Amino acid sequence: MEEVRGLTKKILDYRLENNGEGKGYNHIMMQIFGYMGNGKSSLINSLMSIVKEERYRTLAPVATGHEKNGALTTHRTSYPLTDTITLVDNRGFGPMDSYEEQEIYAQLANILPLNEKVIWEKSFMDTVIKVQGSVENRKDLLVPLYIYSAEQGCSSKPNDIKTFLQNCQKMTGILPIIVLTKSTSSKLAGVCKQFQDMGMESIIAIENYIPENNIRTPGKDTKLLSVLTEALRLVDFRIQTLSDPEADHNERMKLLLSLANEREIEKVREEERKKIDEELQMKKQKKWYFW
Ligand SMILES: Nc1nc2c(ncn2[C@@H]2O[C@H](COP(=O)(O)OP(=O)(O)O)[C@@H](O)[C@H]2O)c(=O)[nH]1
Ligand SMILES: [Mg+2]
Repeated sequence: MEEVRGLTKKILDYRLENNGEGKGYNHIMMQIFGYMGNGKSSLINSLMSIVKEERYRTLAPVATGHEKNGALTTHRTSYPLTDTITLVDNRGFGPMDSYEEQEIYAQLANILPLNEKVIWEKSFMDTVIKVQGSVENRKDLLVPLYIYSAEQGCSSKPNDIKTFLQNCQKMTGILPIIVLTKSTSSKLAGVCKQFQDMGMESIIAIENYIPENNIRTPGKDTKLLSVLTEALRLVDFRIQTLSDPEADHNERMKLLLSLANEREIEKVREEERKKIDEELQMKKQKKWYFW
């Protein structure tokens, strides 16, 4: 119990100002990401209950397995954990297409309004408008937490995940923390290795508290809290090594726009390819007609 108390106190007492004046940052946004149904909302409920010393509640709605396409979190909802730390339950993604990917980067870069429904954006201009409205969020320090269920086993597209995680790092300046949920699965060791091979440094296996099983144990509490202490360790390092937060924000926005631009170019190419295919089809059909 002492260990859990000690970790909780450290998290509750953490202040950015104690760290070189916080370099102008005044808040930490823990950005929680990952595929649908992998345990993002459950992680939030678990951490809120431990740190706030409250009875377990499903503050963030948890999937029961009966909902259409498994998705419950369509809003991007924030949960204030302490005076300094907020947990953000981002919209979970399905098999990622380029639109979804772009929207995830926009969520990650913290340019979308909190507590509103997330609608996947459609164009480059959408991103430009959002970037313009993002000045207020400059004072938030972003920590990416990537949630992946060990039960899923290794991904069939590890390179896509790797590129995504690397972009997360570019967008926030912090290498994502990999949180492996459902860690009693026999696939855990393989999954862990896959993320190590991608170059990830912080990989933490946890077991969430869930509606059917939320009796607290010191083992589960300690692992869950270690996700936050690891995040704070990365925050400290980031603040110590960052020279100019404003320039950093501007760089991030540039990156976001260039990714949106790449996507737009790919869209135009795709449309051109489709048109050429259709014309070829038409020509073939005409040939048959005259035959
Ligand atoms: N056994 C076990 N089940 C979990 C764990 N985390 C989440 N779940 C279950 O997995 C399902 C999806 O969880 P949820 O938090 O809604 O996932 P989200 O879509 O990523 O927010 C729910 O049925 C949870 O009860 C875990 O660590 N262990
Ligand atoms: Mg959820």
